[in-house]
Amino acid sequence: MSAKRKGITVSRQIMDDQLLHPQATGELTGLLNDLVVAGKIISAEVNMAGLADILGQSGRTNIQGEDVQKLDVFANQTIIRRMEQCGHVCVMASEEDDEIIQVLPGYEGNYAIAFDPLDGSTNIDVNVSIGTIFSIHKRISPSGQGSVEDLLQKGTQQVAAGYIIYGSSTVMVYTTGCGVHGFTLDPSVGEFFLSHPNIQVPVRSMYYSVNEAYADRWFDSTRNYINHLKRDGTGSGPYSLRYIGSLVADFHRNLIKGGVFLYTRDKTSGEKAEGKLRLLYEAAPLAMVVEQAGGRAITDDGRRILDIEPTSLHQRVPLIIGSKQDVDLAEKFLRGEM
Ligand code: AHM
Ligand code: MG
Repeated sequence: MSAKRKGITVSRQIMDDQLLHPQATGELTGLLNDLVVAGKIISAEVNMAGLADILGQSGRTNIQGEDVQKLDVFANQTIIRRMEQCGHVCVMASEEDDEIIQVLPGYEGNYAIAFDPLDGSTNIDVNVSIGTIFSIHKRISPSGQGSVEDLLQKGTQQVAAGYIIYGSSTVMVYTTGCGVHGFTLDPSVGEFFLSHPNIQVPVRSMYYSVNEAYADRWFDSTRNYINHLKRDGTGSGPYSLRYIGSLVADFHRNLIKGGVFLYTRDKTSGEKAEGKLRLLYEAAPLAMVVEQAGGRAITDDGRRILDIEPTSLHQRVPLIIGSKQDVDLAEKFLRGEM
């Protein structure tokens, strides 16, 4: 990769990606570019968080006399507003909304988008990295407003996926199935520049990410795997724990540095019986990114995340994701081979 290429903008890269797909019409390019704009707006708001008192309750007023929204509400509305009138989307699903979201009449396009507008909600108020995760499918309904079926497609059918992380800098990572690229926002010019070309997740790591507070409730396979990593690792010494509690931030660190993230089922019944994370707008898009970067993503019974047929918008799924050899090893524990 030449030094010149390293400075290209995300919009230019998205157009270059389009050229790799001869059948492309430019619609996906337009959609992704609108998503980039949404990311910049949310990033600006996140960066103003302490100053504008935006972290207060919805309905309060900030120092400019404007209505204050919580950041997750703001992020959700920002993405919906961009997508509903961009002309390339036919239907949306958001973590914040129980039902599908329609686009403005007359603006129906050919894609369905599912998103978590601000993942890591418990970290919003405390200046810890949070992010937007997105998953895009081509519609399967014929025309007009899209339907839930356009969203309930397998991860393998995604045409693009990625995230924007609002951290020490704002970084957008995405794939259209031709590798994974990362772009860092230069706030002085308001542009994302290529900073992480052709990301490859290290094949094995020294880090595991899991909420160890739940260890007493884990099934034996999870407990034995984590104990093995703490004791022996994968041949290069004991692993260290890194857990932020924002999936997008834990994932991003593991993508760049190597690592394995787990949110598995546990023995308690109820909500956590399928883990906590959502298939459509958390697990599936990150699974596409990690596979494109050479890693793996499976459930805690060994199914490939991307092969799961969704049955509902907000379904949960147990997730083991990260460096290939780390996930391979987890799989051996799940199968009882270790
Ligand atoms: P959210 O989408 O409401 O933020 O919830 C999902 C988050 C993930 O970002 C993170 O991995 C997980 O919840 C942390 O959960 P826990 O506090 O149980 O470890
Ligand atoms: Mg989330």
